[in-house]
Amino acid sequence: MFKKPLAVAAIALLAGAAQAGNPLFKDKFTADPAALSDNGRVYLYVGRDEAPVDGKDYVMKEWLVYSSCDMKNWKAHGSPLNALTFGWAKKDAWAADITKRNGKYYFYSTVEHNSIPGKAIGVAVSDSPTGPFKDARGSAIITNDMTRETDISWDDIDPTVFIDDNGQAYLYWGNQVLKYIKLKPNMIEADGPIHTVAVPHFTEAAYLHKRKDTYYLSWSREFPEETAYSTGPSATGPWTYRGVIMSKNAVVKTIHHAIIEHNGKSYIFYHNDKLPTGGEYRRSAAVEELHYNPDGTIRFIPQTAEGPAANASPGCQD
Ligand code: FUB
Repeated sequence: MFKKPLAVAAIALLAGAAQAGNPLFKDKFTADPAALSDNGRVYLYVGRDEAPVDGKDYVMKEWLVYSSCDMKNWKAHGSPLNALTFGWAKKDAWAADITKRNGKYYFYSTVEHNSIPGKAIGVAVSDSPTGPFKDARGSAIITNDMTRETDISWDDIDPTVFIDDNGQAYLYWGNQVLKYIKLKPNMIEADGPIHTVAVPHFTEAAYLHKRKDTYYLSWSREFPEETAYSTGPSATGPWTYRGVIMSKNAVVKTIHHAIIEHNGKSYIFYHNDKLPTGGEYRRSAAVEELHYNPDGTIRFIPQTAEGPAANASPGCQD
């Protein structure tokens, strides 16, 4: 009587599959989600939290990638890159973002620079969304000495990349102060100066996306963090503050999110502290459906244990 379910579970385990609800992955701590909808499949990139239960700081060496055909069943693809993929970095696989251009996948990621004190942003490239990725430039695109607005060494973190309809790409990033550059079409060089952007109570984890004619700039505000957003008529604003869309977590003070469209629905990925022994340095990626009101504003998003309903892509199979 129990043979069939056990066999199915064994096959799922062997295939590296994980069945969601939230948190999405129960066997590892996973933080700072970045996501991409590509050819009917959602790819989810997370930093792996490896701090011990009594850890007092982040231990993050590598990123992991998962994919799903239906937003419910997730397949593990292992680690497509780690902090040392960047030869000029020494540690800390912090938050990242991903985009696709001309058939290549560009992964913008935060790491600790080995010779310029502080965090830096690198860009890695691959022909496949599951990697392997290699350093696309051999140097950081952003280093801590390029920005002078704050004295902290971690103000150049949390990149988010966005390609506008006219092909112009933007890289936003920052902690305490939000900054952006335009990217050249090669996606690995700045095209012009660094700009700063004022949004209310900005902490970190900016995210830029567009729906219909409206641009949405969202970020983690305050500390402990809640997710807030503004809207604007262009990828550089001017920005109108619209409010909080997700409340802060119970224990972990960060909440880093990413927003995508997939199969006609919108989703927000974020992290929380809801795995047993979870907390500040042991976080877990989760996902909810995101709904827009008729006027384009975003409805408040409660965190749930169930996550979104299945949304299977025709023709996508694990
Ligand atoms: O994971 C390390 C840092 O914590 C990220 O860069 C921030 O967004 C916060 O989640």
